[in-house]
Amino acid sequence: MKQITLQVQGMSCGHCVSSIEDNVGEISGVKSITVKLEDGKVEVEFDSNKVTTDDVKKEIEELGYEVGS
Ligand SMILES: [Cu+2]
Repeated sequence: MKQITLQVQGMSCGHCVSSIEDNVGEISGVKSITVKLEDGKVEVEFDSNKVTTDDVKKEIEELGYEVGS
């Protein structure tokens, strides 16, 4: 299990939070996701044999947000 924290720009409301939580949460291998709107942070815990950090980043970017490194 791997835990990462991503800096995400563009999240502005509860809709953004649930959109990211729902979509990233659906990725096979993702165990948990927590979006901290005020901090602009997204914490993700996942099985590194099934998912990579890049997969998670890509999914968030496809939803229209910018992911910092
Ligand atoms: Cu929003």
